[in-house]
Amino acid sequence: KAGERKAKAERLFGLMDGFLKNDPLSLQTDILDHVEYTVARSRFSFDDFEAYQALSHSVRDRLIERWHETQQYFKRKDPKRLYFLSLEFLMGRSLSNSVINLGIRDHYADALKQLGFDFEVLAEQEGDAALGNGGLARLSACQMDSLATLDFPAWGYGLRYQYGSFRQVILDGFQHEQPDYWLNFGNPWEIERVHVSYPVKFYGTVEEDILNGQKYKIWVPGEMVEAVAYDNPIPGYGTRNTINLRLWAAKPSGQDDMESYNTGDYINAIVNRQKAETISCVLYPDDRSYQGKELRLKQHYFFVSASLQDIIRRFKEEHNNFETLPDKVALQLTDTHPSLAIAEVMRVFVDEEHLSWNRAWDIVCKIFSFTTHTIQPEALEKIPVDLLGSLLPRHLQIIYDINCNFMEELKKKIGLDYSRLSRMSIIEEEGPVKNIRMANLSVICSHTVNGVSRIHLELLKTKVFKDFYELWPQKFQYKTNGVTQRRWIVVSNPNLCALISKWLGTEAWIRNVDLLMGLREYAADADFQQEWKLVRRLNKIRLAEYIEAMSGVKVSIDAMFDVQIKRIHEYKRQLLNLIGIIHRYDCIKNMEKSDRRKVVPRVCIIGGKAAPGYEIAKKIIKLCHAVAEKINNDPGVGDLLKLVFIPDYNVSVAELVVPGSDLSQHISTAGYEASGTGNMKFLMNGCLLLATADGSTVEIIEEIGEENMFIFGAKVHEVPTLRDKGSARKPSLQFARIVRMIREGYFGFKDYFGSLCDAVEGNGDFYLLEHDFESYLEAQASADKAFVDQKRWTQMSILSTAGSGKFSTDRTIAEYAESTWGIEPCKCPF
Ligand code: GPQ
Repeated sequence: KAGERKAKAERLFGLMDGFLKNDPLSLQTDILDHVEYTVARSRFSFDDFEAYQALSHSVRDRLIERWHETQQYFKRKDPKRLYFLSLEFLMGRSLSNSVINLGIRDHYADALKQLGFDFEVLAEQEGDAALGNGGLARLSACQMDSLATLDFPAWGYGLRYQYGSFRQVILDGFQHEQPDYWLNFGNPWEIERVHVSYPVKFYGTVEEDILNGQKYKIWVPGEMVEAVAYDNPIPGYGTRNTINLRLWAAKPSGQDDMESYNTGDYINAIVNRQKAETISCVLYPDDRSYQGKELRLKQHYFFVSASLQDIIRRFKEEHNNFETLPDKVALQLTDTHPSLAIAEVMRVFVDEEHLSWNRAWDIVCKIFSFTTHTIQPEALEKIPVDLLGSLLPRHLQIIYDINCNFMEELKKKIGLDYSRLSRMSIIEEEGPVKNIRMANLSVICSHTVNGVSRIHLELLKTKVFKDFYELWPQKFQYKTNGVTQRRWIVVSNPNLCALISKWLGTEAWIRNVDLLMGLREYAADADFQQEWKLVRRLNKIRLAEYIEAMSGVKVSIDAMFDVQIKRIHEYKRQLLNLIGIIHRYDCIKNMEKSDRRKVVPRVCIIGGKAAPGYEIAKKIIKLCHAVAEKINNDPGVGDLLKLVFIPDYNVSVAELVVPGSDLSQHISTAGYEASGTGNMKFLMNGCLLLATADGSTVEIIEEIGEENMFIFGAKVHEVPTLRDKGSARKPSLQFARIVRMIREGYFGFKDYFGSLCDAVEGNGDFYLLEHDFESYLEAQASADKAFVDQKRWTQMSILSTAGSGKFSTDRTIAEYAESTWGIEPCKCPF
């Protein structure tokens, strides 16, 4: 069997062994050596966590080997490289993903078994790397996996926060935030590069100098910190290519302020020095709201400055003419967060490399591409001019100069249309403080602006960036988001993975996900359906056990598991879900006993974090708990309805929940979810979607057909008119009744929920919960009906997976590579 496995792995991956061998004895020796010399425990006595540590160090060695080969190969070939800049990466756990991508999971599992350990148990020891908040951050992680798998010469750059996304702890139904000091037990997946470090400067003044008769600006900084690199190897699947995610940590600068030491205040001098580390200390927990905080701006510049020094150094090692930079470098801006990079490249070119402004500008316009991840104008990042001027005085000047040139050019094109000029300006003059509009800066300086779904691009063209679209229609593109099937099927749903491969007769779909389409042929096959149902049931059992352990609620496996997990946001409408659940409860209560038999039992599962300062979102979490308390303890309802809140939602929780769900909800008000990627994870796992025609769901409908989903609610183009109508819209009595129950204290906390009720009643109902309520209930009723017919349901489930191929980041990345970045695969030979 071992010989067969080796042959198969070699067919798939080429020669598996490098210098390090992967036969059981070599793996065991490696693990035990790491127990003894890395973890410093006796090889005769170590626990599961220590075994996990040793195991991951053994995997890390293999990653490093391939990482080296890949980097050397890239260096030799010198292809055009992609630099993927993102302030957030939600990597989750690395162990299973790494060994699967390296093609040696089973080898390790066998080796461990002989040592008396179970691979899965050890994998559970790992904590999540949660260096991001939500969809954007997980997208960056999925894209790294696809970049590696498709052999692209890419580098990711990010920040190594010491505290990742906060831990959500629920006390009495209220969310509390606790720090996630995830590095406490070390992180085997990173390699500290003490020798790769760059000084990053802040504050100070701008002065002038003359060189060869030319005037130059010099930035004389007031503070300096050091950025130290931590490299995280990202292995591709079915290839030896292993790319790098380089995260920066802030450390005190080596260049000390001798003055403070000389004055004798040694202790304070050290304490001040240490403050440098706060820059990369903590991830900001709010997605989509920017409060003009100095520390956040410092993080952004710290990240940008270190990454660009690294990128430019690498370029200069091989090239001496910046004109060729656009042939060698593509810089991808993940939302506006890294967009100070634009001003920084200009500064380095003009002030340090002494290029003329025009030459520098020419190059800048050829290297940046920008992807925006939102539609809401209020979510677009703005930086107060005063703040930028004090922290980065030279960058402020440069941004003013860019804007001035742009305004001049624009006037030539559109004349003196002052209102349009002021809308398109990088500087926002209106309002109490002047702001820099980072989105305008990004659009002006990037060669391509991407949306994250087709409908998102439409909204960018007609609303958010209308003026810019009219000026530069060719700049605007879209690449529908995706998720990686390696993480979201192979790692998190191994039984489904095996079943798919068995019926397709190949594992090739793991690299070529379009092959999933082949499952359509068997969607009605009784044997296949039987096996499909069994896999799904096993996943539900696993999820039910988790629910019981987390919330003490025992749930029935036969009930429909109906899930909504994502950040809590008003536009994502968890409240609509809750109002629907209360309505279901109300109906059951008011039913004749004999009718209750007809009710399809449901387990409603909600999970997600609320930004710490987002009051309404926190109230939604509390309401969920208050409603759950009532329903779950009502003996008259029993297994017909349960509601559970899964605390501390993160990547590994999702890996457990997604495969065990029957139905998942993606019910944002149409026009508000730029794309959404949770829907794609559920789709791949054969979970049916109950959704609005928003973001990427519109494209999912096209792929698998509306008849295989439960679609409801106002369409994107209807929303503005409906909102204008306000309280003149037809009221829903059922909706009003439920809101009244909440308001009047049926679930307790009467005063506390008042503002929540105000937010969905009458003219206050900005996100149109009331309007969509009726069609929401209809969609839910259709889901109930479909669930009763298990044959039909299973067929829909299979067709969901079969139609999910388009929503792989492999497709997203291939599109970016071709039409935005202009990069080619560079596959390391073995
Ligand atoms: N998204 Cl602007 C985030 O997760 N955080 C953000 O700060 C912004 C967007 C999401 C967006 O809401 C989803 O619709 C997308 O699917 C996701 O980014 C990835 O593009």
